[in-house]
Amino acid sequence: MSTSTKALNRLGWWDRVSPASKDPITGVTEAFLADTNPHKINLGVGAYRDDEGKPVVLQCVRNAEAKIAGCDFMESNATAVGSKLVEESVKLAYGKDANVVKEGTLAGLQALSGTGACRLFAEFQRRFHPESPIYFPDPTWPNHPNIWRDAQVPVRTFQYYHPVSKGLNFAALMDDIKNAPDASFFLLHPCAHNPTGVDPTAEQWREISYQFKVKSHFPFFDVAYQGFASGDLDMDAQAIRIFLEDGHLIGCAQSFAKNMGLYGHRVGCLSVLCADAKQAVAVKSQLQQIARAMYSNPPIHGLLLVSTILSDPETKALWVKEVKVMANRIQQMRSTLRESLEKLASPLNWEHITKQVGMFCFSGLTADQVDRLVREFHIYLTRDGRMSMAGVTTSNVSYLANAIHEVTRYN
Ligand code: PLA
Repeated sequence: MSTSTKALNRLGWWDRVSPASKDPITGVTEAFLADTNPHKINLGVGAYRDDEGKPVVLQCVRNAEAKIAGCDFMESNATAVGSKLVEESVKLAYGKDANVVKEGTLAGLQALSGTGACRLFAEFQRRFHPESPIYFPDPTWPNHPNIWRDAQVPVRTFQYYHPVSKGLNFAALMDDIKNAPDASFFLLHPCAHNPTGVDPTAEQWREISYQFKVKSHFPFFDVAYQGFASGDLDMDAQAIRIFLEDGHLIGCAQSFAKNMGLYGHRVGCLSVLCADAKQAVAVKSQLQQIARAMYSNPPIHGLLLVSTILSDPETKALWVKEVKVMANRIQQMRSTLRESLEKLASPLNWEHITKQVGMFCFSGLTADQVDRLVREFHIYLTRDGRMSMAGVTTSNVSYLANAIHEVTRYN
């Protein structure tokens, strides 16, 4: 070994590596788990809990597990199972009777949940449009910029949220769509926007879609909460259907982590609507090549669960009902939390708790107020004030309201 190689070894390969910053969402879970206080509440990660604060395995998932028990597919038949999953997922997003579903113009691939679907698309985008940035709503799920940044795609933002009204800043949003360079990529949350819980109305989606046509922008929908905004899967896909009617080519990342409670199984779907069937074949083959080099195939068990639920009419009907139950419980907790704060004679307006939809309430609490909730009340949430309403229950809601009142009453 030469002297210089020895010197290199002594220096060490990883000496220049410093610790990465903590993820704002998973960091909250870690802190919550480390807290031993019996009153602690986790409003961090957007994972559904029942009214006892327990994680839920849906009955439709249990039924699907029973159906696939002993199946022959534990080896590597992921392609056939994946195709079934894609076939059923795209019906959910684009509509079961949509022409595009029958015409073979959708290039779809099973993906490692919503994150994996986004990552695949980001990689695909860079491969074929290396110069084009992607625009995210401000704010957005904090992992979006990480995903596209790691794929070497330039990231930008467009205005979305209005902090004073705690609603949509529609005029500013439209301005940013108009002012972006023609043919830009935009990531849109079709329902239950994370973190704000603020969605455009159908009429506003129509205007957005129209402006996208004028500007030839590409809409990429991240569908992570279908069913959680309205309790109805079709209603929650209305934005996608509007863009479809208007003749856009569309990209869609779908996740079953929340609406099937399968976070740990990492099941999702990426679909790209193409101009014709030939283009769809080419696009799919590129997506497959990207996935093959990154992780080959996703694990098969979750794919089997989701494709069984979606393709068996009885199990699917049960799922549709269970989605509604989850959405309704969250809605109920929104009302109760708002009423509780109003009963405490809070000096602040809490209307937005019930106006916003989906899993999250963008409370308006400041980072300092969040820090006090953590320190004094053992209530955990991200420092932007986002509360996962799925963590609120009949038994903890008044403790939560009191704590919020305590940290906001003198502001
Ligand atoms: N897109 C959005 C808008 C999300 O909120 C999330 C998850 C994903 C994609 C990724 O979903 P996946 O688990 O299917 O990959 N957001 C969660 C969890 C619920 C997380 O951050 O991992 C959240 O608490 O924001």
